[in-house]
Amino acid sequence: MTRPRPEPVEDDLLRIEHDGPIAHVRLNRPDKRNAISDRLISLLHSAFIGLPEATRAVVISGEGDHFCAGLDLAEVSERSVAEGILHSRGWHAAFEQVQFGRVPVISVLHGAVVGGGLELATATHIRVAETTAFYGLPEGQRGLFVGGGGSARIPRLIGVARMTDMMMTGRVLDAREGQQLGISQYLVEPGNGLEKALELARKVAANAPLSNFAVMHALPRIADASQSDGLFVESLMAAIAQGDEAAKSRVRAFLEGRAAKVSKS
Ligand code: 1HE
Repeated sequence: MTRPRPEPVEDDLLRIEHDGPIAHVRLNRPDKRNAISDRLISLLHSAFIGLPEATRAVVISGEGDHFCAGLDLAEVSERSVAEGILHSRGWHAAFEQVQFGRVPVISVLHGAVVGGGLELATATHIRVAETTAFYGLPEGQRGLFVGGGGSARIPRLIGVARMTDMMMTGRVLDAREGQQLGISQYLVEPGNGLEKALELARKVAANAPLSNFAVMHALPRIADASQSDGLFVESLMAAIAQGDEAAKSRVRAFLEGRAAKVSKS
């Protein structure tokens, strides 16, 4: 049965291009450093819910000199406490679709990756940073707190102590520090991020969809669970993946010499 899908997103703030199995989502608000307004977060949410059935991987990048300056600060001052909670929950829902949607997401990080921009980046599965990237959590200086899932996702990558330092002192990490700490998995020269991300997306898109699903949905949950619960879920997920026809035909292809060997290059 085909799931009902929302109308495709058509808005200048968020551009989406499709090239076969790869969707390229671009934050397109360079004059405001791709700051995320209420409209942009809602467009992001709809875009990830509404990905075409044929899409197997997404690349997300930001137009202009920066990936994303985080929350649109121009919209903050008018909100009540109750509206603030709903606003944060709206970001959670959108980034939930990024991390726990249907297909893997690869982000291209350059320039400012700050506040909500870092929260968006950490919801993606693979981060390719250009050497211009820098990471900050200026919420502390602005009298705010993270509200887009940062307190759950960022400590899982870099630890509570480093995030505390970034929020309390305004410490900014450069691209090399980010790479060493595991914020990015790839570090490339300026201007090469998109090409690298597309190359990775093509590899990811060629995997069996169920394997990608297991990595996206089972792996982080197993890592959060006790070892005993985690290993039990692992055995279920392994058996489900193994039972799929995609696994059987891929294993047959290897045994018959028709599939690539593992090689370092
Ligand atoms: C913005 C925003 C924004 C720029 N909201 N308008 N995020 C921050 O605290 C980061 C604030 N931004 C910056 O520190 C800098 O703008 C950047 C380092 C990202 C880029 O610097 P630069 O020199 O390239 O640009 P700029 O001159 O500072 O800004 C250009 C324009 O973008 C300017 O507007 P203009 O009308 O004067 O041209 C800026 O006001 C505007 N702009 N960033 C609104 N963020 C779910 S909770 C998440 C909580 C957070 O994310 S808090 C962190 C917010």
